[in-house]
Parts: sequence; structure tokens; C-alpha cells
Amino acid sequence: MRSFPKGFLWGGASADFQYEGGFDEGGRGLLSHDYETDGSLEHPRHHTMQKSDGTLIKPRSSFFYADPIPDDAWPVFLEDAYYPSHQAVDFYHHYKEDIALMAGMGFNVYRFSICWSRIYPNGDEELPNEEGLQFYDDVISELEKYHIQPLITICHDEMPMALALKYDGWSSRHLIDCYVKYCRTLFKRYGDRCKYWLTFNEINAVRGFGPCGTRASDGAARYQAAHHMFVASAKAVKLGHEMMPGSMFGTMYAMSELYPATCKPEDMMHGLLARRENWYFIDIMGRGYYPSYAKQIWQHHGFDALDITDEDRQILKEGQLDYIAFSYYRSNTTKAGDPWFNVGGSDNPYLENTPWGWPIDPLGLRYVMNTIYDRIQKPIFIVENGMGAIDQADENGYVEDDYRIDYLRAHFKCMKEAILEDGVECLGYTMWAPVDLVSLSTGEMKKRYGFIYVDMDDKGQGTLKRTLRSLITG
Ligand code: BGP
Repeated sequence: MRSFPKGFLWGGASADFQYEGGFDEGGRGLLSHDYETDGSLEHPRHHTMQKSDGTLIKPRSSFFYADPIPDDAWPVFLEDAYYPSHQAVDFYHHYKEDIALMAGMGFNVYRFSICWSRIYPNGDEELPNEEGLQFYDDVISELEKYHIQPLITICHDEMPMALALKYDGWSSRHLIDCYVKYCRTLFKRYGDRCKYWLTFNEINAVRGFGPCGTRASDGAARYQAAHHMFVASAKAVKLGHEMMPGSMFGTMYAMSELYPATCKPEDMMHGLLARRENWYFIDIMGRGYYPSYAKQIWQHHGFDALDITDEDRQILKEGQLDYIAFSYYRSNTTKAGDPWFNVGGSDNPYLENTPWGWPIDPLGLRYVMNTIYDRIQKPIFIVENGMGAIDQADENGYVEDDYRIDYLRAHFKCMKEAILEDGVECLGYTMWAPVDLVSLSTGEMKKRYGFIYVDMDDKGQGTLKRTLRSLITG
């Protein structure tokens, strides 16, 4: 039987604010995510914002800035609220135990993100925080013990809150300098120990929500902020290549293939146009220039031009990605008349849903692997895939999660077909998330993904004990 290529990277993925905890330890500054409110409020993901007259309002549906934010309002930090992500599952103090568990599962790669405000607590100070740098040194040393390679996400949907407050995040070009400085510090410190890097997580999500920590309330502002991120990423890639010869850089995209709901030409045409919203991000960063259809995307969002300098265009060329990384959880369908950015999508009658309501589509993974590779002709890396569900643990903390085993096994099979039968060059696969952690979309513990169950709930009740669910074999 033919197997995965030699050197194929197998492992898991996590994000600092969902996993680490220790939000006020080790000199860490406050992060944009630390301002999320707890489940005792009307909706767990509603930001609470304070108006200038002191009244609290909860106008948004998620921590992403989906609606216009009034100038006199901004998320506040509630001292008396319990935020699941502040402690999360305390990787900060459990990293040795967790990495040993990962090694036990045969991982040879672990994707984790560095918390920007652990390194630069305010984002723009002169010197980095040594304690923060040391923490990730310790994590990498622990990985090396087990011959697990680090895959580092430099920025996973976050920024030091001070940068959000001072500069309105990625609205400002100044963020490019802050980000590049942060990158330089990481490359200097970990460059000889880490080959694979990701400049941003799910960067294409900003088209619908705006980047985290940024009040980009309309299309022009979101796409301008995204442009600043493209330039920042390209500068980081160029610098990384100079400082760390042989290093490999990707950016991560949220990929859920958008199928036309029918073969009606109008649905097909709509599918093609809507899909360009994703391609826009991958094309610019993967090919190093704005695609011919960029203007049509901008006009669709109500504006004609962005502030793009000649120098920007040059750096995009010089800082092209080495590989294309993506998350894949589900597919979506779309039909004429749907919005281009339509996360929920139309129902697909051919697919079952996860207990959380996301369509399960393993063949869709093979499909997107092929479409990305065909288009960009650079290696790909699946850096998130997994099944979120509300799991019930028995009195010993053990969870029967056959549905998750079936989900992963089916996705592995399709990934293997893409590699072995279709010839897609794929560097590896990191499952989301090997140890239970706080969900990004709900802000809670109850939506879980792990191979390892963690005894912790949304109110901070639990022992943090880790229990292996079940191993996938065969
Ligand atoms: C991706 C994010 C992750 C992660 C995952 C699962 O969008 O990169 O941070 O959380 O989705 O999503 P959720 O936690 O909302 O189930």
C-alpha cells in the first residue's frame, strides 16, 4: 500500500489565547482577546463596550468587528467577569505534560502561535519582554526533546490591545513597523530552531469581519487594513529569508470550498465570482501581485481604489509565500443572489452535519487541496482540520467520540488521495486542536476538538486534568 511521502509532517495546532492562559503572568500585556466577555452576559461573544456617558452596550455579534463601531465606544475590560480564555486550559503551566502527550500520539510537528503581547506587551516598546521570549524557548526545547518540529504562527487573530487603542490596529500603516519589529525579534531568537512559519492566521476572514483589534467597519477600511497586513507579511517573509536561510513561510487561509448550489448557469457564475473573494487573498500573497479582478472586488464592496504605493507592490513581489497553508472544516454552497461572503452557505442536501451543524465534507478537502495547488503551484500545508462537538465525559473523564474518529479518518483518506493520486504537494497536516481549548467562535470551553479531554468548564470549574479520548488507528 502506498503511504504518505517521507518527511510528511503530522501533528496538531493551537492558538495562544485559546490555549495558554496565564494572561497576566510573565509580563504579558493585555491582548485584544482579553477584552472578550464571559458567558454570564447575554451572548458569550458580545463585546461589551462603554459609551462616553458610561453606559454599557453590546452591539456586536462577535469579537470580530462585523458592525460599524461608534467612535465613542470600544470594548472594555471587565475586572469582575470570568473570561474562559484568561486561564484557558493553562498550557502556560502544563506545556511539558501536553507536549509529552503529543509525542505519545506520534506527532512530528506542533503548530502553535506566539502571543504578541507576551513579547511586546504594548506592541511598540523599545525592548522585548525577556520572560515572554523565554517561555517559547522552553516550549521549543520541550518539543526538541521529542523530535517534534515547531510550526510557528506569528499572529493568530490578535494584537496587543495597546496597539488597537493607540493606532486603531491595522487601519494604520504604523502597524507594519510594529509587526516587522516583532518578527525580527522572533527570527533572531528562534530562527535556528524553527523552519516553518505562518505570518497570519485565516487572513481572508478580514474580508467579512475586519482584522481583530481594528475598527474597520466598511469594505474600504477592511481591504485597506488587509493591504497593510499583506505588506507586513511580505516584509516579514523577505526578512525571514535573509535572517534564516532555508526557512519556509506561509500565511493561513480559511478554506471552505464554495460549491454552486446547482448547475444552473447563474449559480455557477455566482459561485465563480464569490470564490474570488478567497482567491484575492491567496493570489496576492502567493503570487506576489494584485490580481486582474481586484478592482471588481473593491467595487463590489463600494470603493474604487486602495492606497497601494509602488514600494508596496515591490515588496509584495519580493515577499511571496513559500507554501499555502489553510484551515479546512467544511464546505459551503452558494446560489445566485446570496452574498459573496456567506459563511453559513446554503444547505447541501448531499452532506451530513457535525453535531455542531457544520457540513462534513472530506472530499471537499481533496477538492480544495487540488484547486489551491493547481492555481498557485506551491506546496500546501493543512494546518487546521477537526471536528467541534459538545462531548460528554463519563465519571473518569473519558469521552466516546466515534463521530470524531470517523470524521478524521475520512478526511485523512481524502488527503491521501489528493497527495498520492492527484499529485498535490502537501507538506503536512496539523489537526485542530489536540488538547481541548477555548473555541474561537463561541469563546467557551464547551465546543471541543481534542484527542485529549480537559476537565474545565466555562466558569473556570474543573481540575484541568488531561484524559486521552481514543486513538485513531489504521
Ligand atoms: C479557526 C481558527 C481557530 C479555531 C478554529 C475552530 O477559524 O483559526 O482559532 O478556533 O477555527 O473554530 P471554533 O473554535 O470557533 O470552533
